[in-house]
Amino acid sequence: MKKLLIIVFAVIFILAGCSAGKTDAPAANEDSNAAIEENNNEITKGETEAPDEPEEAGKPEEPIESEIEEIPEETPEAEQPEGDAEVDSPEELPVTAETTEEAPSVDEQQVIAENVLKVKGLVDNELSLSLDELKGMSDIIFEADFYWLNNFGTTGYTHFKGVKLWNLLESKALIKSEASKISITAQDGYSMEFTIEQVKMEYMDETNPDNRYPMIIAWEENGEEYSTDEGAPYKLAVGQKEPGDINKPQWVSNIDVIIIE
Ligand SMILES: Nc1nc2c(c(=O)[nH]1)N[C@H]1C(S)=C(S)[C@@H](COP(=O)(O)O)O[C@H]1N2
Ligand SMILES: [Mo]
Repeated sequence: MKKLLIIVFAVIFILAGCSAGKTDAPAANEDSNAAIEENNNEITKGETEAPDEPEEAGKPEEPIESEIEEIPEETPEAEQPEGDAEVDSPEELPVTAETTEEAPSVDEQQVIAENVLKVKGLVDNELSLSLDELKGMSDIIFEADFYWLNNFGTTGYTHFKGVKLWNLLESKALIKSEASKISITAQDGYSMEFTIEQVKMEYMDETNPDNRYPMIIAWEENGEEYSTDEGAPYKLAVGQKEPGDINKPQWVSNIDVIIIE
């Protein structure tokens, strides 16, 4: 054993002496340094990987590529609903986390702002109503099939559910006695004007002569509530003043504001 060690040391000594004399010695040293660094890297990776292995083992079918890179950053972000397997660099994860935390709150604010129905102008009580508040006005809800006729002569029926507009103005907005007309304006700028008499009156349906219909602000059409993705979920529904009345152009969709003058 001792002999072997002596021989080994002797060989190392000789080799070291030889290479010191050669011109390519620095290159050889760089190579071995590189080899050592590689080894160190593997050790570091191994150490990082090891403590996370148990956590990873509990997860079903995680992509292999996420094994090393993702886990060290995922642990402090454990509250995040879903680790993003597409994220390659651990440095990107905190950015992703901040973005997903903040984005919904901005979206939420926008959705809330879009869904408010405003009533302004000559009223004692200006309104800014959420969809839920409107739905809660059970005393003024009206629901029926409204007959429609449009400019091209096509006809049909649409079932609407909503609140009676005159009752909304009279008992909720407390419309002033001097008010003479209203304008109903949509988010796209489309607008219709009506006199107060036109808002108060009852409308007809030329195919069902006995029926009478109030003007309503509907949030539900043919049994389905409007999707808030498509704008404010309110539509004006109006029947016919007399047979042949082209009423469909008056059906203002995505109502933003009702102004009383
Ligand atoms: N916000 C808004 N509402 C609107 C319009 C519009 O351009 N913007 N067009 C009106 C016209 S002219 C008609 S005929 C009907 C068409 O309704 P439809 O898209 O359900 O067929 O919507 C009415 N309401
Ligand atoms: Mo139209």
